[in-house]
Amino acid sequence: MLYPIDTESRVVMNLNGVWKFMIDREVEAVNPAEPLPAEEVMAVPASFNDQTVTKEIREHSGYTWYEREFKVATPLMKKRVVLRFGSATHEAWVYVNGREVTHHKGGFTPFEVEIGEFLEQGTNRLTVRLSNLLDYTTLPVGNYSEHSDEEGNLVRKVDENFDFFNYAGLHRPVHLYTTPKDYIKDISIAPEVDLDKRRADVKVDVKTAGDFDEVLVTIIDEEGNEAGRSSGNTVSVAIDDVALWQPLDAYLYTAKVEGIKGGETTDVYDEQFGVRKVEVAGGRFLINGEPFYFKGFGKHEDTYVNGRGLNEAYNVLDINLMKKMGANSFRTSHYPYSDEMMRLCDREGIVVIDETPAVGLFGSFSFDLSILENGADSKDGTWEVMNTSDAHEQVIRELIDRDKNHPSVVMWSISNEAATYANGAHEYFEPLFNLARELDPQKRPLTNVYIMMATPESDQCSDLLDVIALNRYYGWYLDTGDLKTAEAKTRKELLAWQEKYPDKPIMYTEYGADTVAGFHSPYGEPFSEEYQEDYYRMNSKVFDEIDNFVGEQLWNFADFQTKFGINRVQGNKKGVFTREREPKMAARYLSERWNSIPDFGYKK
Ligand code: GCB
Repeated sequence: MLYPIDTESRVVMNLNGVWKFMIDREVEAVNPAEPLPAEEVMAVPASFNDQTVTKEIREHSGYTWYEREFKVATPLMKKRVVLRFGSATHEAWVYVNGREVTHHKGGFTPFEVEIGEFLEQGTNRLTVRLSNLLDYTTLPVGNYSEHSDEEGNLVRKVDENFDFFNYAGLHRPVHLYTTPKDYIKDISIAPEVDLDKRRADVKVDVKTAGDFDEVLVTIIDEEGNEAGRSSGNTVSVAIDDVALWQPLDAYLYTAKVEGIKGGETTDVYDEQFGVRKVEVAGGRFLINGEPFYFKGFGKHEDTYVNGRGLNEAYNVLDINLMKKMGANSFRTSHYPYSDEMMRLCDREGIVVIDETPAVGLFGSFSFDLSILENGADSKDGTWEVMNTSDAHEQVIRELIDRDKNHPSVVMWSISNEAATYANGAHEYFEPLFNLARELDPQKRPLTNVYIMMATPESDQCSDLLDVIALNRYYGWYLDTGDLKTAEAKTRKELLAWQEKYPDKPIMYTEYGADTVAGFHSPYGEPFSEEYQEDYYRMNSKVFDEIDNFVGEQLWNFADFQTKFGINRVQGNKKGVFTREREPKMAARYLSERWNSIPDFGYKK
């Protein structure tokens, strides 16, 4: 899906701002044909939760309503007018002037609808009913229950089957944009590069709607010069002496796509892309033919007040902090991030592992890891109770559709910490991996991020993965405070994976220890800043011994909000930065380490 941009033929209008808002107590039916009887207001884009001082609103599980008015300039009414939501978490019903125009389920991917026939001259009313409910059919997965209160009113409850707060609302920009009636619908770009000859063949596939005599694709370099052109819906444009998109040294070309009719360009769209090659071979992750070493983080979209809502200033700051630390990459744990963040990563040369919202796919989320001591239970029943296949297929389609052209994206993560050790997992995942491989025009590598119970012995799905991506907490959830034992277990497991799959690269996608900023201990006790640093030093030592170990993405970039739980004091404290982005002590150690590790060739 194309991002809304202004071009010579398109106008983008912004519907962000302060909207009317109310929670739906489900006592009286809300009629979208009437103006919303709301007394609250809410800023968009943002989560609603932390903009209120009311516990009832902050912790509301169920339905909410948003409304605002807008006008469309008369000359634009003759165009095709499209309403686009960057995301609406987790399910949305959208009404224009009281009439339902679209419905979308899934809180982390965009959707859009043509609304011309619903528009009126003058003031229009845009109303959105949202649900933040999650259950065993949705992604992420929630434990859903309902009961009645003393007055007999229905109370809905979502117990997150994952470790982040169930923020909800209109999280990303809401846009109106126009196109001509005959328009460019989608553009798919797959550059194939011959690294020796420094030549690329850029395959561009253009989908159009309506009537064009010709589709013209012109490739323009960063200096604004034409690098090649071709005519047709499916073309291959050669670029000689090509400039590569490299980690932390991004080079972006623009594919200018024009739909021409009667000798006139009627629609035009500029899609940026990068030329780079990604492969997995011989236990290495190769970018542009060189063995790449991932240094970086698992993150969250999580800031004060905005909650999970787009916060572009924080996005810019976070990338600057990453670069300063010598990091080159992050994972969009545990859901697709905003279009705006993906575009920023393309520009800044940040390497991204792009994850679906498939988190919580195991029996019951808890911090009780005694299962590890006893061995993973292949009969834990996860795949009998989960009914998420349809949602999973949908998010893979929507994620790849949205992000397929981003050079920053080098790998798709199909899920985080699913019960891949349990019977039924392979049957569940195989069709999803096949689907992702089929849909991605750039054929990027795929992974599933592995929970501690998924070991070389217990796991049932690792044949599907191109890269073994592990979340490991030896020395934290296991052997807490005992880094010696943790070191031995870390080494043992990594060697076992390497022996089992000598050709698959291995990386850590999570490892960390909760750390209370400002808590110090002469003994390096758990929760102290000293322990966090010792923990990272121990892990680094082992990583450097393992030949096929190609990357370290720690957990987490910053402290973040979670659901309530006795293991969480104001959220998860595994950040190397606080939620305000102040560095903890370990940031200095990691910064020294990462600034001395080259992006390429660290593991020869
Ligand atoms: C994990 C999860 C992540 C949690 C983290 C933790 O394995 O993938 O969502 O936040 O552990 O801190 O427990």
